[in-house]
Amino acid sequence: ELHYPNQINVVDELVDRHIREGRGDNVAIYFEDREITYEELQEKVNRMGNALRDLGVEAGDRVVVRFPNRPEAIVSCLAVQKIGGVALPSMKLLRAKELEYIINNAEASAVVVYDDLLDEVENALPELETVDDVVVAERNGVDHSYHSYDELLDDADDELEAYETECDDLALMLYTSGTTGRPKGAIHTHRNVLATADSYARYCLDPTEDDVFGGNPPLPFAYGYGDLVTFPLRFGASTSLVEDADPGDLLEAVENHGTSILCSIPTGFNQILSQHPDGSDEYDVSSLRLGLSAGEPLTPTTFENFKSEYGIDLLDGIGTTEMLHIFISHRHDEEIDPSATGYPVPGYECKIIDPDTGEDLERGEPGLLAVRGPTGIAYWDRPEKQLEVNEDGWSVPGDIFVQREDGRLEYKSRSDDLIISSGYNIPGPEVEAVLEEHDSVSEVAVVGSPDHQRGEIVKAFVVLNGGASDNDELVTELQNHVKNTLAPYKYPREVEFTESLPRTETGKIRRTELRERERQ
Ligand code: 3SK
Repeated sequence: ELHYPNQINVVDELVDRHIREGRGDNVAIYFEDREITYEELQEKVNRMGNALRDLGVEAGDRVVVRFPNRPEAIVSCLAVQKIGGVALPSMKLLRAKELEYIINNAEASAVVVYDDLLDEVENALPELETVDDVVVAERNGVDHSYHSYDELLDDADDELEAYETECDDLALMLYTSGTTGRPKGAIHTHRNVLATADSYARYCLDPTEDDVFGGNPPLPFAYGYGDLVTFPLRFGASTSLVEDADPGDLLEAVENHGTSILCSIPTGFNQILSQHPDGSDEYDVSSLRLGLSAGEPLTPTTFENFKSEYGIDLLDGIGTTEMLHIFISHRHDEEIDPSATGYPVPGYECKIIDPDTGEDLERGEPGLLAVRGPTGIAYWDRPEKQLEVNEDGWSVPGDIFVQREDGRLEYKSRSDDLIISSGYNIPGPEVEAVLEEHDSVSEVAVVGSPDHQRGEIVKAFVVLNGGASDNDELVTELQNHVKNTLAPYKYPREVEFTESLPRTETGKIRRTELRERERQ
């Protein structure tokens, strides 16, 4: 069991403690050709924290942080948490409508944004009900009339005591796509953030201060936040950030920054393999000791191919935004069976239940995975949802697993309408609702279709209105309609026109039948 003092601030643990204990000169962040030590990170965090406080941000306030994987994203999140606020990192691909929903739902008081990502914030701004301040990091010369990140930092005091938060105060909020379409704000306390490092990272990865965590999961993805912020900083180690997820940039960063733990999703590892089949000859990757994979199931083929070219094991894992990080994984020091995800992470319990009755199933029988552990599940302003999933502390993420006789858990499929493509969670009904707005569409069903590169792709089955004719131009038009309305990764890569959709006797679309059809 993990015990933390009642009064604790995650930033004191992740940054200030290292300076008190003599690790101030360790590199905390590598980015391009820059190295930011723990002491320098502390100074930036203090300045940003003071600046936000001067703007009026108070303990408990939510602050949106909208950046690619750059040092300013880490500085901003830690600054918010250090003054007792709640950091709300936002995916950079989100469109104005999506941002508007999230920011209003969270009642955020400020937005800190990279200038390249300002336009969607500006488009949303007239509808934002609670935002008092926008702070812009100018890196691309985009014109604006908001607060300047650099000027705020320059003008602010560099001394800041961490706000005396309690371990159950909120530190981090991450929005996640549910199956119903509206994203839900998963909320996490100072204790939760530390617990991901003190359970999964400590036991499965055994990090030391010599480790360099690198990779390309976005920081607003709980997986990326853990891998590239919480874990390296918890252990006095380093993080290597790469702004674009390009495989070549990633391998270059491994060589230049000495990455030892490479984090990505299966699509990312497959891209490295296909674009750099001889990557270990092209780049010096001798610093690597381990790879971490999550977001979608890792296939044994990707595991074997990566091992044979790069000489390291990829540790597959499954987590959720609600649990904040991985709760099933293999460990760095054990024989890995790539056909299974692994064992419950120390501190977490897993069981397999009957989807209809909720009763526990025997080993060997496929059923719904239920999990509980030191990170719990809670949503901002959704007490009813909390009760539903939280009975006895068990959370049911919606995946079908089998627990084998040896205790290993093997992933089978999703049980619901959530599509997981290249690590992105895409609610089928959200895409359906957008396609239905199009004049040519009468009915639509959206499901995941298996895909070697992406795990699954979004596929739309469309019944057209009388008069509309199916052709390639219409496919492109429908795809663009989704891309222009939602984050572009949600668009249907395949569109199939059909006369009718399969329905139950009560008229519900039988998406399961469509999913099964795609799997044959
Ligand atoms: O997708 C996953 O497996 C995952 C892993 C860690 C944190 C969050 C998520 C969704």
